[in-house]
Amino acid sequence: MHMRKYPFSILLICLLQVLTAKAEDGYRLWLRYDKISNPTLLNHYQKMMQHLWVDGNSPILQSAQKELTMGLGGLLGKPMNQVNSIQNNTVIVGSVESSKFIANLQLSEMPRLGKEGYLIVSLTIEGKPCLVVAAKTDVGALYGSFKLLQELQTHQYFGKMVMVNNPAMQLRMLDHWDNLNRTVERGYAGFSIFKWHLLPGYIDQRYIDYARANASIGINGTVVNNVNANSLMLSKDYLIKVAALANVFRKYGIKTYLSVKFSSPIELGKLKTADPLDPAVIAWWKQKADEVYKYIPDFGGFVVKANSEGQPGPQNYQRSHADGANMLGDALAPHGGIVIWRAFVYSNETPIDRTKQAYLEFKPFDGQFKPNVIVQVKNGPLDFQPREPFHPLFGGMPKTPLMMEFQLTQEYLGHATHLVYEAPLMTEVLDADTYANGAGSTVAKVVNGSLGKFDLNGMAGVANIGDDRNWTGHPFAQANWYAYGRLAWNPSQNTDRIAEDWIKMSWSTDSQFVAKTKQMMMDSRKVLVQYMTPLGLHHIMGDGHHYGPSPWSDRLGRADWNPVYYHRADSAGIGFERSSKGSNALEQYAPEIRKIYEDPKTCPEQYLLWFHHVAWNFKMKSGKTLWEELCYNYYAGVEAVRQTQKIWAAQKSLVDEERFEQVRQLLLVQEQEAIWWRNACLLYFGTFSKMPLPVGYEQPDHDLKYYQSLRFPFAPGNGGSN
Ligand code: BDP
Repeated sequence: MHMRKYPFSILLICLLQVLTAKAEDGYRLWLRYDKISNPTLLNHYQKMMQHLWVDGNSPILQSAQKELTMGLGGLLGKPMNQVNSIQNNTVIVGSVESSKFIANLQLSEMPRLGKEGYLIVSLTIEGKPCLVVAAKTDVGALYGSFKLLQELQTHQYFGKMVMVNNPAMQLRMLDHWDNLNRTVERGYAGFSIFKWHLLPGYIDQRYIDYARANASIGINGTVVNNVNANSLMLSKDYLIKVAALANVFRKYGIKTYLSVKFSSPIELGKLKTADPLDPAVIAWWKQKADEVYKYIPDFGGFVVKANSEGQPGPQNYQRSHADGANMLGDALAPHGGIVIWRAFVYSNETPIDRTKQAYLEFKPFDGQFKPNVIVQVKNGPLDFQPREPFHPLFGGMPKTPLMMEFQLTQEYLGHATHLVYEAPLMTEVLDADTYANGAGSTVAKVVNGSLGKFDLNGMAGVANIGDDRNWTGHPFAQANWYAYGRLAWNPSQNTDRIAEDWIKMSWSTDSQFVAKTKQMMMDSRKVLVQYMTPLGLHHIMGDGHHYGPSPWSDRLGRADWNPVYYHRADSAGIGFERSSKGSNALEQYAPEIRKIYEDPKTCPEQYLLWFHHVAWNFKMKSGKTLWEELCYNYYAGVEAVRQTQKIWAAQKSLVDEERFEQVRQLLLVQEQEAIWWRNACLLYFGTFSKMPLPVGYEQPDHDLKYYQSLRFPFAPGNGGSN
């Protein structure tokens, strides 16, 4: 009976539609390429881009061709007509390196392009209007292709176009803290995407999509294993696996790097020592480098964490960081490889102030590193806290190329549960003035090499991705991967604009949705700081797993692993005195900074308790006492999360159900965890201030003992054995 009402063919079509409807599970990231919804714009682009001609056949140009075919086809709602000569309304893509046609155009903007830059220009050639994506190299043409797609995805209307774009930095790296057993140190989005046991035979589609996503934002290097490295990574078996990955990444302009363990000559080479000045050790590394390049001819280089948190290093043999880094530099130099030597070190003896350690250890070696060594410095002097002042090594080592290291994975920022857009954290540091060479010597100018005139320069981001279907756990955490790439390409880009592009590409171009979502994102990091570590507090999280608040912790082996070491709350006040009255960490900064930060009255309040031990009744700029201001911040942070929930709830009809629901639920957890941070911290600090919560504030629903009794033995991200 029903069959008569609904013919079989219609039922079949409906069924097929249900089966083929693309679930918005987040897998496609910001490369969704759905048909442009605005009819005028669609029509305009359809006319302008009727044919596609990618002139050249290199693997990288093939990637560009595939991406444009898929991307333009999807966005314009019709398959692209592939041609190999000029027609009316053709998108022409190519490079001087591999296209005679492009070279012969003698484009006047070409001299302004660097190696990886690109040009997008509307031209009329032989009387035929066309859009040319040109570059000196194939990889430039690939970047230009992604940029063209971005213009369409974000609904930019352009008639005539001339765009010249060059990356500001040479190394734009994504660093994985992935172990060989596929756990991810500080990873909150599942297991590692790298399936070592199936390599080299099985190439997961995810590797290709990973490379596409990276190339689309200009990332040109990946470190595939944890800085707490396993020496097995340098064994022949694993090098063959790494080579298989490198073969995929190369097609997208991405070089592969490895974290190496300094004691590998002992563990793999069966030598008695890893002393960097020992001839056998030198020979072992040289031979190892030769072997690596045999498998991966364009290998990027080694990343090294040495003499830090139990990792071996040159200091085990009374040698310096420079001795260790230079020895590896010499091994890689004949092949054009580099050494990225991390400055995240702190000595084995508990220091007066851990934030001073890296500077004290590295500054004496300024100018003593080989030309193919770059020192990688975390954004702040402690350890990826929700807010830190910039690391004093930036500006402090003028004769050494320094790289920035940001942490995209949210180890200290609510794991993958809290909605935090990290771009404002990044630009806060990049825009900070080091005064190293007078006013305007920003951190960005240190890391892009312009201040020290270094060709070797760049940024690294510790990846926040895993094998969760949507890559990053929280749907909004994708924005941190995206924004990081955009900022590594151009650190002076507006974070608001980056958020807007990401929202349009990843969610929707609806103007109300974009505006409201952007508002949620732009405030989110400030809000997190308010309910976790306001006014310069730091390192008061749970032991080991770093989940949740634990300001009372005082039992770890080293004093400087314990929260009490950092907040120093007592009956007189709270905060770490780092002025000349205390550890004098401030002396590591330029006089212009010292002058302002030395006095708690002029020190920016966001760093007040980072640099000063301040009395509970200290008068803040708002007129409140310190205690009141602390309470105010913790409460305001929780309220802001509730506000975010409301904004999100109002977006329901503008967004797909699957991701709407994910974010809605995560915001509920975030609210609970923000309340937990607020209550635990204020109850605990109140035992020192002896002051009550200001009237009118909602009261904690548990006492301090309850919060102190909470245990999370299986909180994620702790890694396990590698
Ligand atoms: C710390 C992490 C630790 C990393 C270390 C590093 O807790 O897991 O190994 O940074 O950067 O923040 O080496």
